[in-house]
Amino acid sequence: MRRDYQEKKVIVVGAGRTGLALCAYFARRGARTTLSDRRQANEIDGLDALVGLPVAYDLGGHSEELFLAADLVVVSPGVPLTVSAVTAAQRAGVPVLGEIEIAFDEFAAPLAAITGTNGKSTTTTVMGEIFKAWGKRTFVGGNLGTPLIEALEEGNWDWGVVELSSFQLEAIVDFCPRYALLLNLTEDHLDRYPDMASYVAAKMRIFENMGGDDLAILNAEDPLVVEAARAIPPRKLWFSSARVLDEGMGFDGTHIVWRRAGVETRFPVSELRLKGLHNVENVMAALLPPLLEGCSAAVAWEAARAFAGLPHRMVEVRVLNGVPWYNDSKGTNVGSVLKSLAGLSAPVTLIAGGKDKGGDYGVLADPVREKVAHLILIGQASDRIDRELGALTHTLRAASLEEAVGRARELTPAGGAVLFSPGCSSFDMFKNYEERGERFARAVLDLAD
Ligand code: UMA
Ligand code: ADP
Repeated sequence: MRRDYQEKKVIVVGAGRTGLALCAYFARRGARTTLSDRRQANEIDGLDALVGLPVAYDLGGHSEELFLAADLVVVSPGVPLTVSAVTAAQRAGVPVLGEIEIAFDEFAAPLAAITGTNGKSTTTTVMGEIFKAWGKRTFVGGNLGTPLIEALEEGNWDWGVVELSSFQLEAIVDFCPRYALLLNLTEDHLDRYPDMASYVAAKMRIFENMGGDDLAILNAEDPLVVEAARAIPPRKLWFSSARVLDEGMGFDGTHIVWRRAGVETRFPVSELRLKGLHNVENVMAALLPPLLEGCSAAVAWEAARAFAGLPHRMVEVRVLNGVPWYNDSKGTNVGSVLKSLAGLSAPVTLIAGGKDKGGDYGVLADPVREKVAHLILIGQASDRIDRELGALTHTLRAASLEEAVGRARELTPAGGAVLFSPGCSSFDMFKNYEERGERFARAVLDLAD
C-alpha cells in the first residue's frame, strides 16, 4: 500500500547522498520535511540541491524534541539506530524506517536484491548489465552508490537490481524483493554491531517478507550462509564454485554449469574478463535471476563476459620496473584482502590499514606468512594489525598513504607485486574508499621511472 506523506512531519536523518534524495522525495510529496544531521551546514556537501524546496533544518546535532513530535523518522544507512534521538522516537511510538523501505513502497517493478559481505557491487553491476543487454529498463543502485529512492524520479522501470548493506536492511518493514542473493558471510562492520550474530541477523532480514513465489539465491560453499539460511521463508536455489549441482549453478573447474529441470548449459570461464574464483561466484549469482526470468543464455553470457570490473577492485594501476601495483581500495574487510592476496604470488608488498572495524586480522596469518614479504601499515588500525600480524613478516608503519607508496617502491624487487588492500574502512583518513583509491593511484602514477 502506497504511504501518504501529505502534511506529515517527516525527519530525514543524515545529509549524505541518501538523505538529500529523501528530502527531495518527501518535499515533492507534500510532507513537512526536516533534515537532521550531526554536522553543521558548512561541513555538508550538496545542500544546494535542496534550495527552493520546502525543507527545514536541524543541524549540528539531532534534536530529540523534534524527533518526538514527528510522524515519521527516516534514517540514512550510516546512522545507527542507537542514536539517542532515534531510540527516543522509537520508544515514543514514532515509526523509524530506512530509505529502502520508503523507496520499495513506491517502486513498481520487481527487484533483485544482493547482499553478503563481499562481491555485492560486482554482482549487482553484472546482473544490471545482463538485464539491460536483454532490453529491460533496469535501475541499478542501492549501496553501490545511487540510492533506490532516486529511482523514483523516473518511472517505467522493468527491473530494479539493488545492492543492500546490513545497514540498509536494519530499518525495513515490508521490503520484499522477488530475488534475494546472499553471496557470503564473513566478519565485517564489528564497529557497528556488538557481535557477528547481530551483523548476520541484519543481513538475514532481506528474506523476512519473502514468500513461496520468491527465490533466495545462496552460496552452497559458505558454511555460515548454509546455516543461517536453514529456516528462511522463500524457496532456495544454490550456487557453488566447488562442484556441479544437480539443480542450480555450479563450476567444474573450467565451466560454469547451469542445470535446471534436466537441461544443462555451460559457460567457459576463460572467456570472462573478471578474474579469480570469487568473481566466478559473483557471475554465477548474477546470471541466475535473468536466466530464470527468460533471458537467453547467449545474451546473459555475452554481457557477463564483457564486464571488465569496477574501479578500486584489484585494478592494476601500472607496472613499474617489473612490479605491478594493484589498487584494491574497496578491500574494506579481511575477507576481501584474503581473496585479493589469493590471486597473487610471492613476494607481495601489502599496504593495509585504515579505520578499524573490530574484525579478526588473524584470518590473514597464513597468506601473510606465505606471500607477504613486507607489510606496510597506515591509519588508525595500525596498532591492532601490527599486534596480530606484525611478527609474521617484515612490518613497518607509514604516516600517510603517499609515504607507504614510497616505502613500497624501495622495498619491492622486480618480480614482486604491490597490493593496496586496506582491510579497513577509509573514514579515518579519507572521505570514502573512492577518494582513498584515487590518492593511491595518483601516488603510484607520480613515481618516477
Ligand atoms: N550522520 C548523522 N548522525 C549520525 C551518523 C551520521 O547525522 O549519528 C550523518 C553524517 O554526518 C553524514 C550522513 O549522516 O552527513 C551520512 O549518511 P550515510 O553514511 O548514510 O551517507 P550516504 O552518502 O547517504 O551513503 C549511504 C551509504 N553509506 C553507508 O552505508 C555508510 C553508502 O554506502 C551508499 O552508497 C549510499 O548511502 C547510497 O545508498 C557506502 C558504504 O560505505 C559506500 N557502505 C558500507 C559498505 O559498503 O561497507 C555499508
Ligand atoms: P562489496 O560491494 O560487497 O564490497 P565488491 O564487488 O565491491 O564487493 O568487491 C570488493 C572486494 O571484495 C574485491 O576487491 C575482492 O577483493 C572481494 N570480493 C569480491 N567478490 C567476492 C566474493 N564473491 N567473495 C569474497 N570476496 C570477494
